Amino acid sequence: MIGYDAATAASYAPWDATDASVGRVVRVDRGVASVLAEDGLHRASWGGAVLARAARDPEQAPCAGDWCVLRSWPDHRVTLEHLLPRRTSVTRATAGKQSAAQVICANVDMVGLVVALHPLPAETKIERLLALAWQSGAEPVVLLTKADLVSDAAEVAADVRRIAPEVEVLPLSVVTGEGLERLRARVDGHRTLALVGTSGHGKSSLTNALVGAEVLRTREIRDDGRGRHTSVRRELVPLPGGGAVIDTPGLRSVGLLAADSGLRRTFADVEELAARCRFDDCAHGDEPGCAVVAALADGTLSVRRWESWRRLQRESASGAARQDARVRAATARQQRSRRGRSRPDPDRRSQDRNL
Ligand SMILES: Nc1nc2c(ncn2[C@@H]2O[C@H](COP(=O)(O)OP(=O)(O)OP(=O)(O)O)[C@@H](O)[C@H]2O)c(=O)[nH]1
Ligand SMILES: [Zn+2]
Repeated sequence: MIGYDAATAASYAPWDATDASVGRVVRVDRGVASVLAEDGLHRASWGGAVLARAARDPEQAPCAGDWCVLRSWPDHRVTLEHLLPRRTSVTRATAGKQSAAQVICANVDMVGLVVALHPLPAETKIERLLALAWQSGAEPVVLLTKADLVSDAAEVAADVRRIAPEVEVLPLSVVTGEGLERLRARVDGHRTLALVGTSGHGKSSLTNALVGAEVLRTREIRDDGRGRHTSVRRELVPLPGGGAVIDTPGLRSVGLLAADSGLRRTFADVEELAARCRFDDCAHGDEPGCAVVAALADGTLSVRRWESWRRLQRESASGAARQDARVRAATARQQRSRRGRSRPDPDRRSQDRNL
């Protein structure tokens, strides 16, 4: 099984039983997961404990890439009984009133940030995706797609490398095949690569090209050139040369949520500057000895990058606060329902009296 390592085997060991097996989630549709196990693909509904955990905390719902414990029942049903601990997880903030975390995929080794070269990508958007990727615990790689549509792919890639010096930046095209061999080599026959990005940038096309077959439906771009939000799939696809790719659904927006460590990696240069300010609690305004203000003044730090860092910091902090509030509310709900259950049932008591 792709990516099954010693640590996963060790966390499965206590669950091993004659009616149990370990598998990897390749896809989830409303309470049913497709799970690849040693003996093939299973459709597994979620067991009671998994359902209860997911209701309490949406981050605990199974997602593509998860390792899980399957149970086979005498009537041939298969249930997903338990999720094994995640090694890495790509998590974003979901929009809307019920703001919460959504785990996009788990246990991936690399997060491919899929950003089209045409129209020209915004650096701020790449920084946002980088923070999400670093936060996941996996290694980011920037995949600049649709290289066949532009003549300056190498220059744009060089610009992106300047804001992401630690990360491989790869121009790609499914039309000319540019970059595909290099990306296959990075998967190296055993790693799992997740493709993450906003809708229409070419994730499904890239997955198809890597797999070499039409496994996922690629949707046509609308006449006005804007992306449509059509995809609901989320699939882990084994690659012919080994390893796997997870094509995540095209997101309209990628909200950051408690992405402290991801932001530190993405903006290492800014963090380093801020650490050199004279005062530990420098707000980088008009304090004397502010290294950030000095760097902005002499141009070593661009105003664009500084503002991008500040915006993402704020977003990450408010996402964390919302998440805390949600977890507190869920815990309180659960405690109330437990107390409710343990209290004697008034109807029962009146029945008892009547006996
Ligand atoms: N010229 C060119 N077009 C591409 C390339 N890759 C993708 N496209 C086109 O870009 C459009 C969007 O590609 P998709 O693969 O559906 O994009 P996606 O990121 O999977 O989008 P969602 O399904 O919404 O997540 C399609 O019309 C593709 O044909 C490429 O390398 N070159
Ligand atoms: Zn300062």
